[in-house]
Order: sequence, then C-alpha cells, then structure tokens
Amino acid sequence: MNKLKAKTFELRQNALDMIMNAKAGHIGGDFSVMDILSVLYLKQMNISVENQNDPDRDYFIMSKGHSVEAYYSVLAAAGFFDIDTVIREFSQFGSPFIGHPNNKLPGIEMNSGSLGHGLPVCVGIAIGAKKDNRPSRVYTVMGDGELAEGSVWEGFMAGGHYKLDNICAVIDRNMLQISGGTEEVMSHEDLEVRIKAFNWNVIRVNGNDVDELDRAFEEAKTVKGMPTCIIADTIKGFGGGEVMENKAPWHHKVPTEEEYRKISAELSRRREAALNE
Ligand SMILES: Cc1ncc(C[n+]2csc(CCOP(=O)(O)OP(=O)(O)O)c2C)c(N)n1
Ligand SMILES: [Mg+2]
Repeated sequence: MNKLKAKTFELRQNALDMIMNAKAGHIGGDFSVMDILSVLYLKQMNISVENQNDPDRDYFIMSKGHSVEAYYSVLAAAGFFDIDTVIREFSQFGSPFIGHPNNKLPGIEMNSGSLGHGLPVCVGIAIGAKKDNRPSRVYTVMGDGELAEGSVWEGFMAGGHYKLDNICAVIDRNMLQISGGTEEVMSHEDLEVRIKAFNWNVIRVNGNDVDELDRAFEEAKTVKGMPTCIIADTIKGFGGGEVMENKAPWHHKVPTEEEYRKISAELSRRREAALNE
C-alpha cells in the first residue's frame, strides 16, 4: 500500500497542474478526496477500460462533481485517458475535459456538479442490479456540504428501505464547504446517528489513510441487508501542507506561482516519505 499512498501525491500534483494551466478548479476538495478515489479505482472497484460496458461491472458516481480534477487524475491512472492531454486541455475552449464530470467521456457514468444527485441515482442503479441478479456494487462520493441537499436524504431513506446492501456511499467529511465550516453553514452532527437512523451501516475512518479506507471497503462488502455509508474524516487541501490544509478559501482558489512551488515541494516530500515508510 506504500506505493498507492505515494501515488496519491503524484495524482494530486496532476490535479494541481490542470488547475494551474486552466487558472480554474476546485483544489481543496480534490486534495481531500484523492485517497478515497485512488483506493476505489486502483484497488477496490471492478471497473476498468476493458469492462466499462459490461453490465456486471461496479458503478461509480462522482456526486461531488466539482472535484473533477481529482476524478480525471484517477481515471487517467486507471487508463481511461492520457494525463498529459488532460493537463493541457482541461477547461480550455472546445475541450472534452470540462470543469465538471460529463458522461461523453469514457469511464464517467453520469454528469454531475449540481450537488445532491449521486446517491439517489445510485439507489436506482442498485435496485436495477438486484432485480437483474447482477453482482455489481454501486459507489458514490459526496461532499459534506452536499448533505444540505434534501435529495441526499431521500437517497438515504430509499437505500435503507430497500435494504440495498450493494451500495457503498462515501462522505468526504472535511468539515468545510464553499463558504466556510459545514457546522456553521448547515450543521450535520451527529452525522453517524442521523445516517444510522435511516437503517444504514456506518463505518468511520481516516479518509486520508489508504489502509483504513481499503479495510472499510472490504468490510462493507460483507454487510448484508443494509447499505453502508463510510464517513471519511479528511482534511480539505490534504497534502498541500501549511499553505492549503483546512482553509476554506482553497475551495476554488488558484495558487500563485510561489504557492504552486510550495505545494509541489510538499507533495513530493510526502511522496518520498510514503515510499520510504
Ligand atoms: C445544487 C448545488 N448548489 C450549489 C452548488 C455550488 N457549490 C459548488 S461546491 C459547493 C460546496 C460543496 O461543499 P462540499 O460538498 O463540502 O465539497 P468539498 O468540501 O468536498 O469540496 C457548493 C455549494 C452546486 N454545485 N450545486
Ligand atoms: Mg466539504
């Protein structure tokens, strides 16, 4: 897993490079979610370039679609596209690599960016898979600010009601959304109690730890009769060091050249440390 951990810092650098080139993007949420996406695509999910049209594959919906730079980095690492092309073309006029996920690109199941839709769509896919007796598991990642959307709670309600144990939803619990702390903007605590009340199994992990995440996804596969929600406690901007970590303005701030150098140095330092662990 050391290699996977090291890889997450490389993938953060790719997301950073997309944003520097485009002068736009959502870097804070990219850096908090990178470990979750990396474990899912590079270790856990049955999704690949070869089986992307097989109805028995797993399904993934990037509900917090603004973190598209992290999503593109991981999809490229999984072989869906060429990373240099994405870095060069991201958010440029006429490019297919637009600023939110769209399903004209290979590997992307659903357009997203308007928050609150991933979980309800997962419920539909999961019911379909059960009716067809398919082995597919259905995954989504939501932001914690996203939980302010009422449709998320309709998804929790239906997932519990229909006992959709083929769903594993992840919440990127970085405690920040666009305009500040989630508990000030729209509070969610006690989040664990709330989700359990909808008849979900809840697992809480350090969402910036690839080993803990991997174990949680394994455990979720063994739970029968109810869906699982992983509350992944993360740091917004994780990997960007003192410059970026846990600071609300980095939701969509574009780094200056000096900040870029500092963040890149921190990313390579952490990559090296992971390789030497
Ligand atoms: C329906 C909807 N309302 C508002 C927005 C604008 N918006 C984009 S990102 C964001 C904050 C999301 O915060 P969070 O879900 O915590 O994401 P993260 O911290 O992981 O970046 C908001 C309000 C949106 N994309 N969709
Ligand atoms: Mg958040």
